[in-house]
Amino acid sequence: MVVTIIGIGLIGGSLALSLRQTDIASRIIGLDRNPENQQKALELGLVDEVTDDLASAVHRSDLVVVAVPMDAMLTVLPQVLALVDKQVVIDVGSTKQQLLEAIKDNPKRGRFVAVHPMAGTEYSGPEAAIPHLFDGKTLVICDAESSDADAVALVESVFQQLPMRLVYLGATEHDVHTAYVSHISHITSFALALTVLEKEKEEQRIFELASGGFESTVRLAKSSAAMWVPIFRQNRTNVLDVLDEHLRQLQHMRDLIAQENYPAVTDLIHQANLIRKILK
Ligand code: TYR
Repeated sequence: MVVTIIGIGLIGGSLALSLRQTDIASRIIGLDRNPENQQKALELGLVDEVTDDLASAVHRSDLVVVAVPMDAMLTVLPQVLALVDKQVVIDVGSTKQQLLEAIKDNPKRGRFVAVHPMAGTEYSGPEAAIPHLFDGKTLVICDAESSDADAVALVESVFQQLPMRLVYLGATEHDVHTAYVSHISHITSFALALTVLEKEKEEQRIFELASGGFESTVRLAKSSAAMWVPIFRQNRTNVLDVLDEHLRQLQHMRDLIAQENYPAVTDLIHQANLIRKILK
């Protein structure tokens, strides 16, 4: 099938690699508002052609993937839907409620399937695209009942072939659970990086003393503001809710250490260790 990818960054570019590698896509058309990204996507062989002509790209495609930051998504998706007749359109964004609310009365709503691949890295841009990024990962499909059955079937078939594991969620639930698991992790990592940069003024010490633990907890602090600020904006209520709990946990840990109540700290760590049962 012919696939158009709008936004050829880490996710759009990696998806292009997977769609080509599995022979799902016979031709990939790329659009990116940044001409440098367009050029790189071509050079890296992520896409067969780049264009600025959205209408022509959509009309020549079977599947259109919108992989732009969530603020741009709110304007780009309606533009794409306005051009659609039979094509299937998906987004691959991190928040869903506001987007689905914005298009709920769109006459082409049925051609759109909201999906969220739970995969990525802390890097962005076409040069960050990696093969097999999605293999074995989860794909959340949101509010599938609002999409045409044939559109959902096409999306299921494409992502099962990658192969990904499909999970179905309502948009509201999706935004609650992604805030609780994914969005909070990024905030913590940003805050950790800021903390270390504030306290440790000797950069060389950070470099020398960073071990795997520090690197793994601070990894997400390398993530892009252009991606994350719109996510925090669109999922603000859920993000504030989980952030309040996180602040409570940090304060509690601080209080116990200040009180030298080490048995209670031990208990807390044992409780935290229960995460081992879920993530091995
Ligand atoms: N970027 C995250 C990481 O490196 C993964 C991620 C996946 C982030 C989906 C957001 C998202 O919506 O682990």
